Amino acid sequence: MTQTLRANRDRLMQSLDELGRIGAYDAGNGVMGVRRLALSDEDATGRRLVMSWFEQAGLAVSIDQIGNAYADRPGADPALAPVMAGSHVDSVPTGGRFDGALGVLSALEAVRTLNDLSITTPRPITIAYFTDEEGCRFGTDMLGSAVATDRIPLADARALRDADGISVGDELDRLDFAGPEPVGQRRPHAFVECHVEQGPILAREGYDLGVVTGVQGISWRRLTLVGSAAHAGATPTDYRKDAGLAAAQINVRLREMCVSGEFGELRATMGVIRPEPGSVNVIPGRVTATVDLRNPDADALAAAERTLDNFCRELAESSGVHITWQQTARTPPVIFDEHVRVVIASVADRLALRHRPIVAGAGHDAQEWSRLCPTAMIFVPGENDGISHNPLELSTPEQCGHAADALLNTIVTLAGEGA
Ligand code: HGY
Ligand code: MN
Ligand code: MN
Repeated sequence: MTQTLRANRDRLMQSLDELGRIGAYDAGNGVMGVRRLALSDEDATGRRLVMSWFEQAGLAVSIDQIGNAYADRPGADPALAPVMAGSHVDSVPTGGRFDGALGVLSALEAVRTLNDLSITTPRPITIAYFTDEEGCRFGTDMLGSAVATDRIPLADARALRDADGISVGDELDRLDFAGPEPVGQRRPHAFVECHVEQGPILAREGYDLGVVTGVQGISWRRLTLVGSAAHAGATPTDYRKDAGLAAAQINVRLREMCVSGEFGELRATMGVIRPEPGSVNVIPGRVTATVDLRNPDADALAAAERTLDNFCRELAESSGVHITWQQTARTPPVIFDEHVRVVIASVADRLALRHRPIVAGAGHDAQEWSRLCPTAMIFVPGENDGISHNPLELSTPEQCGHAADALLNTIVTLAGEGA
């Protein structure tokens, strides 16, 4: 009979609270948000804190060339490939304490519990955090995992620049996170990521966990719209080349596409809309905007991209606003490994946790690792309708504790395979 282990929920919550204080800001109404942009000083402080915890847990820590941190725990048979678990430490500008952090710290809690019980698993275990999962500073999400799994070349990643022209390479070097370990060397036996659902389904339907079946496709673009800045009062309407209006027309068209039913379950967001010069009495001459498209269906995502391209071309013709765009991220829909999903579900059953299959609406490091090894995810319900990328993001100690138990026992099960 397989032993069912229990994580130390209080210790996990203490670590989440401590990490959550790094990059914390007062979001108002007594709510603290987290701002730990990738490769910022706050991100570096959070990384170093977590690295110190890895070392305190007796793990051998190594940093690869893109700044991913791997913490290795020996198994009984060093010749066997390790089970890997992890997530990210960086956040969006107005983030919460759980996105990414829960995945890293629940993996650490699994190791801490195995240490407490003096359990050595047959396979080694590696826990990890990956650089710049969010992508909001340098424009490409899951960057560290994409480089580690050979989807994005290291040089291309280091060359990415933020809005101030600072590159990933500059920041890795400045923060001393360009590690000695060559990227692309890690080949886990399996990869598991624990992550907040970031949506309302599990909580609304009364589930303790989600067994994630896959991740929807993601397409990010940066649009540059160039019209002509002119006087807001003296310029007759038919003389205008209004970049702000053009951006708004694209935004409206995106919503029309989402509700039309023509593109399946398309979701679209214009998260950045930056008009210049940004004055009340000047027609915007230039707008920088982003478009985030998501779709679980690859063909529907591609159709939406084509439709958007055509709309932008036609709008440029009719408005006189010059519209160009750059694809900054593109990942196909991913289906997670059936066996790992079954292991998670059977562990949840052993723990008497209510669980259901669920598709990930957000992108995750796991989708990159799924190209290299059998991979799946454990989703954690959240309060406030599971809101995320918002300081109101909140999962309770009970919800986090269930997830940590599920991750711990999933790791142990996978680490006993093939021994
Ligand atoms: O954008 C995403 O889906 C993830 O939070 N990086
Ligand atoms: Mn995340
Ligand atoms: Mn996120």
